Amino acid sequence: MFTKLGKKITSIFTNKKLDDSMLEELEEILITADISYDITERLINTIKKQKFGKDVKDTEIKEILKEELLKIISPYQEEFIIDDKEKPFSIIMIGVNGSGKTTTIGKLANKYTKENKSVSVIACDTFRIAATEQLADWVKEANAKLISKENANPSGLAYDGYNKAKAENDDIVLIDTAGRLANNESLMAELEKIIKTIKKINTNAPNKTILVLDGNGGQNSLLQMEKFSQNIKIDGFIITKTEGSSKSGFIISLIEKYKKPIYFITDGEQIEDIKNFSPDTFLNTLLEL
Ligand SMILES: Nc1nc2c(ncn2[C@@H]2O[C@H](COP(=O)(O)OP(=O)(O)OP(=O)(O)O)[C@@H](O)[C@H]2O)c(=O)[nH]1
Ligand SMILES: [Mg+2]
Repeated sequence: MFTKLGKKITSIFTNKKLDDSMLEELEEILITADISYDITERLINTIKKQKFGKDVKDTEIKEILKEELLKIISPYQEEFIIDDKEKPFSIIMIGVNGSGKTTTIGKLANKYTKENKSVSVIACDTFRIAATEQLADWVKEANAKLISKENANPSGLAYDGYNKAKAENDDIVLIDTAGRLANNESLMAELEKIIKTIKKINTNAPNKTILVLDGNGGQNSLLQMEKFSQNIKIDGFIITKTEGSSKSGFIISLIEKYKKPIYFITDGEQIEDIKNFSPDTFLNTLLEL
């Protein structure tokens, strides 16, 4: 899972006195992992202040990095809680094409049916028949209920689907949407309409609007958030495909800049491959501590 910087860092700090060239090497490693330039500079300065000219072990450096990075990301982390006063608790997944929305909906549906919750999934990606079929397979595996309609318009289907889930007293309703680029105005308008339409039934809906980001996206993921959040209020993120990701440093600047939590990460193509995001575990993995 995620980039591993630990071995690279260890190779620089072999019980020598900390000098400028070691700091330069460290800086390069951090930037290569897509930790932003700003944050990298701050980290280097902190380490320089505390340790310049002193004997340093790799573990001491890693501990300082961890402490500083935890200070950045922990304040915004929050657990993903299903409020049972909201019935159904509604979750909409948005993001660019292929980021992992449909797959992640399957995983979440499965997680919650395993917790004995009743879950409906609305197939609002009505552009491609294949999209509904893909979702239907996941929903079946998850033992959830699919709400779909051929050639439906997405907001109409969302409205009917939400009402259906409500009538069936479901605990959770998940809404899948088609992938889109945030600069596509008509597709963005459609997304806004889906949200506005279900708000007519319940002003709190959707209870969570989640931007799904590919873990390999690097700094480009920050641009996606920048654009999507201009039109839509985003509550938090799910980061997918983290098992092979080599640019996961972007997560740190993403959280710092937008002050939103990462609700889950996914790390594989099986239905169980979804986990809560833990800053501590993330940083231990990143730094190989
Ligand atoms: N390795 C890996 N692959 C994943 C993960 N999540 C999703 N994928 C794969 O990524 C590809 C795209 O996933 P989808 O769920 O279809 O993405 P989407 O956002 O719904 O795509 P569109 O509907 O086209 O916008 C599929 O091949 C998935 O199997 C993950 O955590 N790890
Ligand atoms: Mg999809």
